[in-house]
Amino acid sequence: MTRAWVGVGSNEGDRLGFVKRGLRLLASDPDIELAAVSSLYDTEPYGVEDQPRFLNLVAGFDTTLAAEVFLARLLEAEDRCGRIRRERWGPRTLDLDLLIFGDEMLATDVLTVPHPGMPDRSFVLVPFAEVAPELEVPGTGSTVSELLERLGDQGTEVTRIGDAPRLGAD
Ligand code: A4P
Ligand code: MG
Repeated sequence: MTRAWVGVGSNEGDRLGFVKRGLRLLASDPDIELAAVSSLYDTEPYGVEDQPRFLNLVAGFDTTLAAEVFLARLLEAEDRCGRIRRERWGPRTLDLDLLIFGDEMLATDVLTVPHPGMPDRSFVLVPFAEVAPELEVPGTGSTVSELLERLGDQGTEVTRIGDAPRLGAD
């Protein structure tokens, strides 16, 4: 069993609806179990700044799948939530980034873990530090909360706007 950490984001349409649907789709997979969900954050766009604000959270899953198969399930969930790939870093109904997959370090054509963008991204590190502050990020020698401390006020603005979403029927 591997603990996989996923960054979840949406900045198009019914943001909370897409985030919840994405989590539900993954949690309903027989090979994937939802283990932890952070609070909800409303965040300033990073990268391409001229786009709507994002809703972000970080979720932990336990899975028996291999990393690339798990990634394929993430991409499938994005597709089922109406994601159309247009510009890099541009608006999206649902973005599922694999942040950490156990202690694995991989860099292939389809998958790089740990996600290389983490140290610069407050919209990842703030929710992540809430659910797994002491987790060591493979290859960095640092924990999640140490990466967040190092980013300091260099990160884009993030505002906590609510508790972890409840996934029951609504
Ligand atoms: N891929 C490789 N490694 C990974 C990984 N660890 N997790 C490959 C997920 N995918 C990975 O991704 C393109 C390909 O990357 C995938 O097919 C997979 O094989 P994509 O999601 O289609 O492309 P993208 O998301 O448009 O580009 P990119 O560079 O992945 O962007 P990011 O890093 O996802 O950033 N600002 C705020 N506030 N909040 C956000 O959530 N998100 C982005 C997107 C930009 N700005 C943001 C946010
Ligand atoms: Mg992505």
